Amino acid sequence: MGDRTAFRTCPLCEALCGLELTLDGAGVVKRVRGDRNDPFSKGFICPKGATLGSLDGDPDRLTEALVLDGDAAPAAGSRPPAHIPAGWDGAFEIVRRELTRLIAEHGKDSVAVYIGNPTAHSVAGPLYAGAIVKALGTRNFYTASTADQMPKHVSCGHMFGDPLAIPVPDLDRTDHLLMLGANPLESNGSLCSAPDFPGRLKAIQARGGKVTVVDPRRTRTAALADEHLFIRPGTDAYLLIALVHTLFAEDLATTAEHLAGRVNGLDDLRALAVDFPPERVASVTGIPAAVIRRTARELAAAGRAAVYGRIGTCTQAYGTLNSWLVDVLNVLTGNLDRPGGAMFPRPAHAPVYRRKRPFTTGRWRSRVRGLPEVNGELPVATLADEIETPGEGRIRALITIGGNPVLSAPNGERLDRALAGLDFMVSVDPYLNETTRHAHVILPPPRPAQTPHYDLALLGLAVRNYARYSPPIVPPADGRPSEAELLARLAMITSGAGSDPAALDEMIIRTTLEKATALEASPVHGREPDELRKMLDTGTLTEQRLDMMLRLGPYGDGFGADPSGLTLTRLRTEHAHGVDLGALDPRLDEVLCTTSGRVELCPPTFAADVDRLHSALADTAPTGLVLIGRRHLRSNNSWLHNVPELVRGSNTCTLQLNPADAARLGIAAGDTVRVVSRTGAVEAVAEPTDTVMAGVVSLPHGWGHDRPGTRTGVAAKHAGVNVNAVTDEMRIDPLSGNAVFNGVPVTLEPL
Ligand SMILES: Nc1nc2c(c(=O)[nH]1)N[C@H]1C(S)=C(S)[C@@H](COP(=O)(O)OP(=O)(O)OC[C@H]3O[C@@H](n4cnc5c(=O)[nH]c(N)nc54)[C@H](O)[C@@H]3O)O[C@H]1N2
Ligand SMILES: Nc1nc2c(c(=O)[nH]1)N[C@H]1C(S)=C(S)[C@@H](COP(=O)(O)OP(=O)(O)OC[C@H]3O[C@@H](n4cnc5c(=O)[nH]c(N)nc54)[C@H](O)[C@@H]3O)O[C@H]1N2
Ligand code: SF4
Ligand SMILES: [Mo]
Repeated sequence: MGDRTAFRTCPLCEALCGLELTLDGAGVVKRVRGDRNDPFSKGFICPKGATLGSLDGDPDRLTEALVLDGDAAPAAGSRPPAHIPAGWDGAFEIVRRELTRLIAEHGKDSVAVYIGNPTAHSVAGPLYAGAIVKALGTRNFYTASTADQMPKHVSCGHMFGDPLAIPVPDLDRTDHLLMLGANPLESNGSLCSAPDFPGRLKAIQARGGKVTVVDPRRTRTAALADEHLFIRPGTDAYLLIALVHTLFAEDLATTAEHLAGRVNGLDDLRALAVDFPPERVASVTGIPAAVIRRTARELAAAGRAAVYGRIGTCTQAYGTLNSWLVDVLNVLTGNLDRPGGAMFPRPAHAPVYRRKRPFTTGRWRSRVRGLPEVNGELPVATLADEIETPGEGRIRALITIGGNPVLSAPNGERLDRALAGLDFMVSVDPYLNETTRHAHVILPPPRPAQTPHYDLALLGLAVRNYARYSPPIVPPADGRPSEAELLARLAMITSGAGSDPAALDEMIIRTTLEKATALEASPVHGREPDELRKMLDTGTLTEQRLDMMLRLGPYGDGFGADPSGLTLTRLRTEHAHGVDLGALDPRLDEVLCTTSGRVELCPPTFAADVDRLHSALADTAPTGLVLIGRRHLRSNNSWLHNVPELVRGSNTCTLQLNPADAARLGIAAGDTVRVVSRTGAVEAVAEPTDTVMAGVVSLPHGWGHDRPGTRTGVAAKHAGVNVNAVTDEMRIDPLSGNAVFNGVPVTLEPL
C-alpha cells in the first residue's frame, strides 16, 4: 500500500492548528505539515506539530495496561519499581478491588483525583473526567488548573457570574494590545486560542496598532513588541491598579454606551484605586510613574484596545487580583464585549443556556490547611498535605489522568515522596514517567493518530468562532480501549454501576435530551427524547455525544429545526478542514449571570484582598533574588522531552540570570550553580543574559527526568532539573488557591 494523506487538529497546544499528515501503508506518520485549507490556522505549524509523527510513533509510548509487580509501592529513590504488562480486564479488576476496599474502609474522600493539562486537549477528558469525580463523590479533586489559570476563573466567576466566561483579546481587530505575563511566540498562546499568534501580533503592527509587553524578561514576544516594560516579578497588581487609578484621576475612564447601566461598583473601585497613584508603585514594580501614566493614556486613547494577562500574572501571590484588574481595565476603557476589545467567543458545542447557580467558592475546605474549594477543586499545592497527614479523611488512593504533578506541582519533590506512600494509585497516561512510576496500575490511551479530536475545552477561548472535528486517522488496534472507553470504564467502576462503559454515555445522552426538550429556550422544546436519540450520528458513543452537543448548540440544526445547521456528520464530511463561524460578536447578555444581572466591577472579596496590596506596599523595597519560569518553543510542560527532535537547540534547562548579578556573585557562563529556596535546592548551568532583569533568575519547568523506574529513554538523556523542587507549596494566591511559581525567593551558590 502506498502513502496517504490525512487531516486533523494538532492536540498539543491551545493554538488548534490544522495539520496535514502523510502516513505510510502501515499507518506510520511520515510527515506533518500545516493544513493550508484550515480556515483558522491557514497552514501555520510550529516545531511541535511538525514532529507529531515522532511523538505518535514514540517506542516508549505504552501500548498495554501495566501493573506494579508485587505489593510494595516504590519508595522514592530506592529500588526501581517494576511495571509489568497485564490484560485490560485484569488491570481494571485490580482498580475495582482496591478502590472498593479503600472506600469501604476509609470513606469516599480517601480517593483523590488529579487531572492534568492534556485532559483539556482531549475529547475524552471533558466528556468523562467529571463523571469519575461525581461517581466517586470525593471532595479531594485536584487539577493542573490550580497551577495555571484558576485565578481567571475566580475573577470571571465574580465579575460575570460564570467562571468559564473568559473574555479573549480580539486580536484580529484590535489596535492596541497590552499583554502581561504571556509569551505567545514560545507558548503559541493560552486562554486565547489563535493559530499563528505571532502573525496576528505582526498584523496589529502592520495596521498601525501598538503591542506592549510587560514581562521580567525580554522574551521573543517582548522583542517583537513596540514597547517592553520590565516588571519585578509578582508586582503586576500594583501596575494594574495604578493604571486604574490614572484612568480615574485623569477622567479617562469611560462608560462606553454599550456598557451603560450594565456595570456595578464603579464608585467602590474608584475609592480603592485612590491609594495607588503611579508614584507609589513605581519603585515596587520597577516601572517609572511617567511610563505608567503614559500607558494608561495610550490605552484610553486607542480606538480599539485589549488588555490580556496570562500565566505570568496568574501564578503569583496576587493572581486573582491581576486577573480581575485586567478585565477592569477592559471595562473602564469601554473595550469589554466590543469588536477589537475583549470578547466572549461562542463555541459551537455549548448551548446558550445560562448558568443558574451564582458563583461562589469555599463550599468546603481542605482538611489540613483549611483552603477553600474553588470550582469544585482543592489546590494542588495542598495535595501532599492531604496524603501525608494522618487522621480521618486522609487520601489513601489517587487517580491521575494525563498529569505529571511530580514535575508540575509546587514542591513536586515532596509530592514525589507522598505518592510513594499511597495505598493505591492508578494513572491514565501514555508514559511511565516521574509521576506514573508510583502507580500500581497504568492505563495508557492509544496514540494521537488513533484518537478522535474536538476541542471542547478550548474552542470557547478562540479568537474566531470556529469548529473542527478530527476522526481517528488510523483505526484503533484490536481490543485496545480508546481513552473515552478507559475513562468511562473508570467512572462505571467507581460508581459501582457495573463495567459497561456504554451505559454511562447512554445515561448522559438521555438526561441531556430530557433536559433540552423540557427547556423553553431550547430548539428542541417539546419534542420526544427518544425521537432525538434515534437521529444521532451513527459513529462511536463519543461521536454521538458530540453530535448531540453540536445540534443543540448555537449553530446547530436543532435536530432538524434548522436543516442548514451544524451536525457532526456535516462537520466531518463538508468541513473536513474545519469551519469558520465568523468573527466574535458582542454577547455579554448571553454570558452575564451575576445575581445583580450586571458586570460586578468591584466584588467585595477582591476589594478586601486589596488590603494585602496595601500592607505589602508599606514593606521595605525588595532585596535578594527571585525565581521565575520560562517556556521554550520546543517543549510542552513535562512531556515532550522524549521526542528527539525537540530536545535540541535552545530547549535547555539552564539558569538564566542578569550579567550584573552574575558578576556580583562571581558566576560565569557555563558554571554550575546551586539554587536554594525554603523547600529545596537544584543545580543548573548558569546562562547570564541581559534579557532577564537584574534581581531575577529563570529556570524552565517540566524537567528532572533522571528517576529510577521511568521509561522515557530520550528524556532521561536530557534530564535537566525539576524547578518545582524549589517552588513553595505554602505560597498560594489565597482567593483561588493557585500555586505561586513566579517571584520565589532564592539564593545562588556557585559550585
Ligand atoms: N512551547 C510551549 N508551549 C506551551 C507550553 C509549554 O510548556 N511549551 N505550555 C502550555 C501551557 S500549559 C500554558 S498554560 C501556556 C502558557 O502560555 P503563556 O502564558 O504565554 O506562557 P509563558 O511562555 O510561560 O509566558 C509567561 C511569561 O510570564 C513572564 N513572567 C514571569 N513572572 C512574571 C510576573 O511576575 N509578571 C509578569 N508580567 N510576567 C511574568 C515570564 O517571563 C514569561 O515570559 O503555554 C502553553 N504552550
Ligand atoms: N514552576 C512551574 N511549574 C508549572 C508551570 C510553570 O509555569 N512553572 N506551569 C503550570 C501549568 S500552566 C500547567 S498546565 C501544569 C501542567 O501540569 P500537568 O498536567 O500535571 O503536567 P504535564 O507535564 O502537562 O503532564 C502531562 C501528562 O499527561 C500525559 N499525557 C500526554 N498525552 C496524553 C493523553 O492524550 N491522554 C492522557 N491521559 N495523558 C496524556 C503525559 O504523559 C504526562 O504524564 O504545570 C504547571 N507547573
Ligand atoms: S502551535 Fe500548537 S497547535 Fe499549532 S502546531 Fe504547534 S503545538 Fe500544534
Ligand atoms: Mo497550563
